[in-house]
Amino acid sequence: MRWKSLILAILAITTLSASSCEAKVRQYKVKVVKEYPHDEMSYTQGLFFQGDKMIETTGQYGESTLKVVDPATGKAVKKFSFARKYFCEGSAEMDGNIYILTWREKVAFIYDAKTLEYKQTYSYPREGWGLTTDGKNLIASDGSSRLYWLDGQFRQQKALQVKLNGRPLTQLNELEWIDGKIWANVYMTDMIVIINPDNGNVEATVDCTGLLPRHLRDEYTDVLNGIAYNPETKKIYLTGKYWKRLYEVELVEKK
Ligand SMILES: [Ca+2]
Repeated sequence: MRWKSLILAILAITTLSASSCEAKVRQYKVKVVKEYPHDEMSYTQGLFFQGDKMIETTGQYGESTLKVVDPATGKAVKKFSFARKYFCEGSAEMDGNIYILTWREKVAFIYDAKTLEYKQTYSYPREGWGLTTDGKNLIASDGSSRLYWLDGQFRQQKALQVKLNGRPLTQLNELEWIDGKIWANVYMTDMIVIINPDNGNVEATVDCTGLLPRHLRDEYTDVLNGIAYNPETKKIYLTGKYWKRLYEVELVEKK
């Protein structure tokens, strides 16, 4: 009987330590590897790589654009402006298409990824915030704690609630699929979270405080928003809304 109690106690301790290990969220900060110019007129909403160029979508009524950007210069090689009634949001490329969300217009657009020609408009049931892809589906945020997996016609395949230390984490914004995880900007903060796409748990936080130094900020400078990963070089780039710089960064464990 005593042995049974002892075994049960050992099992309980083992289970407890295993679950506390799972709950441990790693904490990183960023180290700037290189900096590049970024168009300070860009209210960045979507950012991802297409070969050696970046695709950027920008928001605001009257300022919404789809751009092909040379990351070395920050200049647009191609640029399309949207009608004043559209506030563009996140964007992602999948199956030869570029998908673009709008904030509150309840529509989403599809453009040809090669020619950048307009293809189609779909109705969209919720606010559009961030967008990325795992290669099979689009993954969208809407400012809540939820992420939505959508097929190429915006039909919902799956939804997950994102949790940090067991609590729902809202204001998820720009997204990027990096090595099997979802990176998300948390709106109005300097924090990026790294999310497990299978269970929605935040596995790591990335503190980007001070990334854009004070001398590069002015009255128009807005929040951190924009994560792009180049799968060929395995480099990660960050920027923000109306930021004058784009940064190539590396993660450093916080002490
Ligand atoms: Ca992105």
